[in-house]
Amino acid sequence: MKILHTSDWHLGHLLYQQKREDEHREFLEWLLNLIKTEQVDLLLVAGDIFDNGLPSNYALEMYYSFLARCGTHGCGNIIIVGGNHDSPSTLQAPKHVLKAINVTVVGAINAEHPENDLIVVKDTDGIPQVLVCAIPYLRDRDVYFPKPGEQSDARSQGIIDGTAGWYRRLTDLAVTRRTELNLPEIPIIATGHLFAQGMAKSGAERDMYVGDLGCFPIDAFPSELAYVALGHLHRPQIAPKHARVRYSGSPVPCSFDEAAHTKQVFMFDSTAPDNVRAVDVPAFRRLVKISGDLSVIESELRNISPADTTTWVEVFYTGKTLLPDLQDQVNSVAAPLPVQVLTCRNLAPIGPTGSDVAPLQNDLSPEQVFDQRIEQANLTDDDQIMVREAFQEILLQVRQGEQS
Ligand SMILES: [Mn+2]
Repeated sequence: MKILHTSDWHLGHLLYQQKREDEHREFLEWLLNLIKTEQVDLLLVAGDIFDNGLPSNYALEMYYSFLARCGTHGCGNIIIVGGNHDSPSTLQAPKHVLKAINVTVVGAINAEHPENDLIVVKDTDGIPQVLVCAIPYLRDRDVYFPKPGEQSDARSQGIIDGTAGWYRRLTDLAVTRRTELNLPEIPIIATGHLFAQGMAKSGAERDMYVGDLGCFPIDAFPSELAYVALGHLHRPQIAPKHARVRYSGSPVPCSFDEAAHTKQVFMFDSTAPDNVRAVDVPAFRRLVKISGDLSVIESELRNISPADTTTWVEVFYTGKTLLPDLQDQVNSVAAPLPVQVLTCRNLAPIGPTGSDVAPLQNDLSPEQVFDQRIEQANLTDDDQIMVREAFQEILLQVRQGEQS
């Protein structure tokens, strides 16, 4: 059985207020084509399907159309788990309808019923080929009950142990199931959406820690797991010394920094899960970052060759002289070129107070401003989720109001 691992689609994402709809549609089209030509039987999506908990209608439409078309492209099994950007209830609302077309959705866990999240994936003849422990992003409250007056170190360790414990529970269930099925040779695979130790961030991921310590130790994944399909980090990467633990990364870059590395999805056969093939995802739009004084900015802008889609540019002015009309100057250079400057930040020194001013307006999305505000407030994990969801709701109303 051919398996494909991807994650972090972030459908509905905005880059400096620009919709990514075209890039996401092209990616999903490319993925469908890959699924068809490679005869993929099982698709694993390891969280952050949507960029936020209340995805816009076009993002939902793209998602459902893709799922509906997967089956007609030969992929009979899809497993989707929630990430930290997804709202478990949004993901799970259509879960029974999706089950009818062999799409399994796990937005959040139910600690009482781990068996719900163990999926026996069968081939077209009805023979089990692989067992999947479908584990989504685990919120602290899912795996840990705080004790009154305890130190933060103990709490963090408790959360890490709780996370490891959930992987252990699901893996034990899978091992038992495999014995019952009398199929000892079929692999057990797990998904996850967390920050694992020793891995590299690329900047656009919202900070997310397992407790306060930050990272989940890779050797805490049970040894019976033949492959661990992770999401959250946007750079494709393999865990050091543990090639079975991998991040596929985001297929469409969520920031200009992310555009610097190649985007990938991973593929392997259930009979050889240690033989993984990385497939490069094409860049559906060129993102260029330019940093320098005005002459550097001008020449680099002019050097950008035309492409099928307008190249988006992020400009950082680092010249010595203060240019109050920087934006206008850059825009007039860019106007006849096949580029669109999404942001132009002036990093020139502006006197004794320096230039270290937080970017505003077009540089930050409302979500980013709100995230920064939340970081300053000393909120519990549960309160953060509640406040974020309330904010998303208000934001959606405002945006819908703007559209109508
Ligand atoms: Mn993500």
